[in-house]
Parts: sequence; structure tokens; C-alpha cells
Amino acid sequence: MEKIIACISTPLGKGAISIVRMSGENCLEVAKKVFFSKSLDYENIKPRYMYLGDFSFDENLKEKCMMVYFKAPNSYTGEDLIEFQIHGGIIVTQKVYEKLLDCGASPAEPGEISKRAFLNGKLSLDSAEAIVDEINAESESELKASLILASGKLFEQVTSMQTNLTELLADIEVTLDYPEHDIEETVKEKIYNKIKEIKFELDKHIENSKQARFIKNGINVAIIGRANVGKSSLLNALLGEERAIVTDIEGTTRDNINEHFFYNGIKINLTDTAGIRESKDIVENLGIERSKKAIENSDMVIFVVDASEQLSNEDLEIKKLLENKIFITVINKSDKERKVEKLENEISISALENKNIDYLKEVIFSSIIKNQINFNEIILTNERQLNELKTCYNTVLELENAREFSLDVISMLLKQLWNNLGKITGNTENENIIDLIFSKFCLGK
Ligand SMILES: Nc1nc2c(ncn2[C@@H]2O[C@H](COP(=O)(O)OP(=O)(O)OP(=O)(O)O)[C@@H](O)[C@H]2O)c(=O)[nH]1
Ligand SMILES: [Mg+2]
Repeated sequence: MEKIIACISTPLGKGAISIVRMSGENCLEVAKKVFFSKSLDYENIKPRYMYLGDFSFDENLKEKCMMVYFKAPNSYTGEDLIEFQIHGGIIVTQKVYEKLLDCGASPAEPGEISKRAFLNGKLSLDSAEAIVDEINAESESELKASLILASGKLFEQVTSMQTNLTELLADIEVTLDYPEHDIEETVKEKIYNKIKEIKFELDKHIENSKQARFIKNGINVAIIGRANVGKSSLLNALLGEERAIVTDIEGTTRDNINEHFFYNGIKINLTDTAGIRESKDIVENLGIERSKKAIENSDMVIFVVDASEQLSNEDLEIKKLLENKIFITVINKSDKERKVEKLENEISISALENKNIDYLKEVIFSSIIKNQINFNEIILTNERQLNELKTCYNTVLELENAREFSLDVISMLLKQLWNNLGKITGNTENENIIDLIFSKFCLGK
């Protein structure tokens, strides 16, 4: 019998309510010692029914609260589970939790609640990970991608692939047991066709997930240019707030400034940098080094040039730094008389007058996100899942030559593929990944 665990499942802080949970067989026995309600007869307790009553710390000290009982297997963990909904104060929540420990429950490890759900077949590994991503989602796109996964779409597809593989393995067994029937070629043909189907599916997911990094982490954009061209003004214009200091003195920005905004549900991470120029100032030179680092770390660069001045050697030097980068050339200060020559693929804006800023946002977005993101399809934002999927894909490539192999070799490869698919959903014996994944959960989840 698993021990009874208890945890605080809402963030500790002041709020309307807090939830303290308890899971494990016989957790009702613990509840009996602390929760009393006129309408509650423990012998005939109704599952999924809110009881209003008193949580008793001792004879004199009581807290009015609600209790719900979920009877196994119809609960989040698949075990008997009880939730107390109490007033959302830090001390009262802790006291309820401690009282449950005093009465026989043990503290839950981070992720233990969800781990039990997984072990009891309530949750697949990929859905569990999707829930973590859902909780941590910072952008709408990340949330959408995690909701599809949490709904079990990947689990369904992977499980169906595994079922197909099991059938093929059974066919091989039969062929090996009755070699006189000479059906080897037919079986090999069947395997070949199934493998082609699986390859198509895996390929689709890998292809769809190419933009996943941007959905999860956003697009990193460095604003680069020589001093005084209006980089900080552009940052402010894109953000729609006066975040960075702007002056007409060259070298105003000395250290990178990181801020973000959202466009089409995608997070755009901006880095405003120190203007790049020859300088004897140590602080400024350090800042310039950081600008160069920002270029390296970015997915794309906005190269800002001043419209009212001719291109200088500094501009050209900076452009050289961008040779292997995706970049947009932005001609700023378009409100002034133009002196700069026409540049390739330029976008003319005025940060000061907010001209063409929305168009620039669209160009930033579309230089990275090439295809429309289809949120009805599976997008693997989770690196572990994607890596497992790629491993499967490699085995599928080997299996494509199935016709040339002996049935023993094919059988071995099919089992390998079955196991690797299982690592995505947790349908495998490997305890290490399971422990690793659930340790990333927050306490009380
Ligand atoms: N007319 C006009 N002036 C601008 C525009 N954008 C910026 N400026 C002015 O240009 C000067 C420099 O602007 P900043 O945004 O501080 O330039 P920066 O590139 O961040 O400069 P450093 O941090 O020193 O490298 C300020 O006086 C701004 O008001 C614009 O679109 N039009
Ligand atoms: Mg600046």
C-alpha cells in the first residue's frame, strides 16, 4: 500500500482560497480525525460532493472550510484523494497541512501527485510533461501547443503505432514458427508498408516541430547599430513604453537591455545594445563586446542606420558582423531629410514618430516563422520528446530496408522501435526517465 501523501497545491500567498490535498488509500481515516460536518456521515460519504464543515486544529481552534472526496480510481491520482479548500492565508494553509502530517500523512515530494497519476495509468508521460509546460507557458502559442499535447493526441498516435508494431511482431513469430508456409515475402511486404506509414507520421511531427523552439522560447532579436542611430528609441517604440534612456549623446546605452513583447502570440525577446564604435571608454568597450555577444545569441538582428547621415565606415564594419545572420536593415529617422543611400531590403521607419513600427513587427515575425503554425497539429515543444521521436525516426530509416534483412533482424529493430516509442509516452520499463521527468514538477502537483 502506498503511503498517504499530503501537499499544499496552490501557491503559498494571500488569496481567496488555498487547496491542501491528500492522496492514498485510507486517506479518509486521516480526514475523519480533522474534518467535521453536520451533513457528513463518513460511512456513507458521497464522492465528488462538497462538504462544508470545520477543520479542527484542536478542541478550540477551528477553520471553516470545504472538503471533497474523490474515490479511487476516479481521481487525479487514481487513488482515494481528498481536497480541503480553505481560506487563502499563508499560516492557515501551512497549519492545515501540518495537521494532516500530524494525523498520519507524509509530505509529498515535488511531482509525486502527478507521478502517482502516471503510475496508476491516469496520465501518460507526454501529457504529464505537457501539463508542466502548460503551467510554465509564457505565451499564448506555448499554451496552445501544450494544450494539444495535454489532451493526449500524441499519446493516441504513438500507442496506435505501437499496436501496429506488436501485430507485425506477432506475424514474424508465426512465420518463424511455420517456415514451411513460405509467407516470409508477404510478411516483409506488410512490414515495409506499415513502416512507410509510421515514417510519414514521424516526419510530419518533426517537420511541424521545427518552429517549436520559437513557440517555447520566443524569437531573440538584437538591435544593433552605431551610436545615436536610435536603437533605444526603436526598442521603446516596439514596446510601446519608455523603457530605455534616450539622449542625443553618443554612447547613452552602455549595457544590454532585455525586454519582450508579444506578436501573434509569439514572444519577441528584444536586446537593445550599446552602439558599436571605436571608444577609449572602458565601460563603453565592455558594452560593445556585449553587443557582439548579443548578435551571436540572437535568432535575428535589426541593423539600425540613421537616414539623415551617409553610411559611415562604422556602419559598414557593423554590417560585416552580420554576414551569417538573418537581419533586417532599418533606416531610422525617416522624418528627417534623407542622406543615406538606398540599401538592400531596407525598411524605413521613424522611432520618434512611431512610423512603420507595426509593419516592422510583422517583418520580424515572418522572417523567422515561415509557415503558418497549425495549432491543431502536434507541435513538440518538449526537447526530450522530440529527441526520442528522432531516435525512432532513425530506426524507421533502417527498417525501410526491411526486405533485405532476415526476419530476426527485422524483429529486433521492430522491438527497438517499439521501446523507443514507449519512451515518449512512458509505456516502457525505464524508471530513470520517469523519475527525472516528475522531479521537474512543482511541489503539490
Ligand atoms: N528625428 C528623429 N530622431 C530620432 C529618431 N529616433 C531617435 N532619434 C533621436 O536620436 C537620438 C539618439 O537616440 P537613441 O535612441 O538614444 O539612440 P541609440 O542608438 O540608442 O544611441 P546609443 O545608445 O548612444 O548607441 C535621440 O536624440 C533621439 O531622440 C527618429 O526616428 N527621428
Ligand atoms: Mg541606446
